[in-house]
Amino acid sequence: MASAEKPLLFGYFRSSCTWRVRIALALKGIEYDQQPVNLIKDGGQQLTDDYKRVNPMLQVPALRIDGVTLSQSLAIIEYLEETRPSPALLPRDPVQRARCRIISDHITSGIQPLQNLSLHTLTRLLCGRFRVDMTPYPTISRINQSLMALEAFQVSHPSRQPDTPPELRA
Ligand SMILES: N[C@@H](CCC(=O)N[C@@H](CS)C(=O)NCC(=O)O)C(=O)O
Repeated sequence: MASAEKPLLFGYFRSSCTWRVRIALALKGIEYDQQPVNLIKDGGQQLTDDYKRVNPMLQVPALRIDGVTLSQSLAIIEYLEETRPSPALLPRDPVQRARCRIISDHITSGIQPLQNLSLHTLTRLLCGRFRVDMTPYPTISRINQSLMALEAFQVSHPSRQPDTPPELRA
């Protein structure tokens, strides 16, 4: 199923939706190229006619792979899982799979829209990021710490992407 051509990821270094696709690609050991789409510069490069031809929803990420261009981070990750099943991202047990999907849907359908609201109304105005005190959320902090110990998460991190500005590089 996998084609010889390297996949091309359209994304933005600090877009969390793009980051999760980068993580899936890294976990599966899939080599890919990146086409940065700066969501802030020039009023948002995702709004250009050129990008509209890539993803008519005018959002990142989009992944060109196997001769098709896919959007929606979870749909992309599921496509990778179905076409490149090893190593598996989803657990084998149906209940565990359901739990994984519950958390994923919660993030993409519940949290993401709020994040986008802050992108539109605040980030574009202030060009900054907000530091959230995570001490009241020890479970999330622990999960984050465990995941960040994995190489796939480190190489996919926003501070290490081709379009990461020098001042934000780690
Ligand atoms: N449900 C979509 C959400 C995509 C999304 O919200 N992308 C954001 C970046 S994380 C974006 O492109 N925002 C720019 C805009 O909406 O103008 C997914 O999971 O891929």
